[in-house]
Amino acid sequence: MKTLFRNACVVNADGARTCDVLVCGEKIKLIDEHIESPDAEVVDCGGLLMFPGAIDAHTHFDLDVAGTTTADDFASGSRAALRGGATTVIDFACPNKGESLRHGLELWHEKADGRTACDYGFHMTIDDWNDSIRAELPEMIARGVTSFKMYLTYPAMMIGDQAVFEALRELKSLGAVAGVHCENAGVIDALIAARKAAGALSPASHPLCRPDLTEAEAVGRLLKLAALADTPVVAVHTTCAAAMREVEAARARGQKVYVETCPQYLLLEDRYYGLPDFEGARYVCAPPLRKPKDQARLWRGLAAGEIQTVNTDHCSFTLAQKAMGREDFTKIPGGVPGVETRFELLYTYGVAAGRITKEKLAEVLSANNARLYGLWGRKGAIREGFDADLVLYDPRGEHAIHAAELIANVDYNPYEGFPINGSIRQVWLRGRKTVENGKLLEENGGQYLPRALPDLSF
Ligand code: DUC
Ligand code: ZN
Repeated sequence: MKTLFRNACVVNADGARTCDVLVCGEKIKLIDEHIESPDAEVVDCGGLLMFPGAIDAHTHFDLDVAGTTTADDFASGSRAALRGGATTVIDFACPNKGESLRHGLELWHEKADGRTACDYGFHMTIDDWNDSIRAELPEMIARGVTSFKMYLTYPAMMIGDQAVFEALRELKSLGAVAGVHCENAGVIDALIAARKAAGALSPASHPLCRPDLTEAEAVGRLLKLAALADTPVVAVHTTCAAAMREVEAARARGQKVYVETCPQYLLLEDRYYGLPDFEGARYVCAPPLRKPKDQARLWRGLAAGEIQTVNTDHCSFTLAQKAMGREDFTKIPGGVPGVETRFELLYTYGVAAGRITKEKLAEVLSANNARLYGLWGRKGAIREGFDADLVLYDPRGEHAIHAAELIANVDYNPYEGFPINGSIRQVWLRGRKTVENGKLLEENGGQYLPRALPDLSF
């Protein structure tokens, strides 16, 4: 099958130009000013921006958290992702402590294979560190899992400084990369104990127990461990100016640090935790939402290239699930939905608002994720030979985000009522039209992506 996209404004991280794009089968065959291909179906792209399919490199589908399971599994989550312009997701396989990485990987394949609408890969969580886990790493890499996650908080998953340091060294020797959740577990536990003793059990306590310095301390510690291990590292879901100061200090020492942030930290504020009627629970995630000054720092960091990726940490729970913590904020399952709204939010509040360019959008949603997570050459850009993963964005018109119109399996949205500039018109996955004007046209066409080693040269 051949498709000729006429007169698209093709946006890549390294520039934009208006031209024709010929897709043959699953691949982009030719990009040129004017292409003739009589046997191709023609898509008129006049007035539209064509972006590379976005990659969401931070999702949690079908994950057990706090005595419940995320509202979105791979079926509903990946459909929402595709509708939101993400043609690839990278989810976190998560074995329990004591289980093998192989078991974790097989479990995640069972959850995802045959029911995922977009292409997908897995990071692997290292929540235990011993000789047998170490010995499994080469097999994980051979099976396409080339990035790993470690936690400096959460008792069920955190590992100590020695383990993090040894794992970083081992991953470096294998050419893999680690992303790390940075919060100081001990201080958070102490602050929670104090709030509970004072009877302050509402969602308003959540950000007070996880202040910005608990994140900054852990980012600073991680970056020193990474310096000692002499390896680049990814600070995932970075939220605040204090954490960015630690990143600046590490870079000033000559370290390579990759920083991820998320739409919720760019657009939502910690004052929402004080909303009446338990509404604050909707925003409970970790790290928590921060202040307008932190948002401003993150936007500046994006524009200046200090932050490399924007992923969602999509970890969705219904209002009934959030209500598990009605009497105790520590029992509210942590996480917010994001896969379906990231693209339009970043376009609206980034590009249309003049904070970042459209090329930067292509860079932080697609190109940098593809490089960092071993997908470059297939994903991440509109280039000849790459997969024909395309988002056609119409910058004209306006609408607003309403949970009732979204397809993720969640009965609220943290961005309810947020105005949006333009809209996603079409999403193409490997040469097939999968979304048109918000309607999903295909459900189970996603493929597992065994990933190459990361490109840590940027
Ligand atoms: N934070 C969340 O809020 N949810 C899932 C995992 C995480 O780190
Ligand atoms: Zn996460």
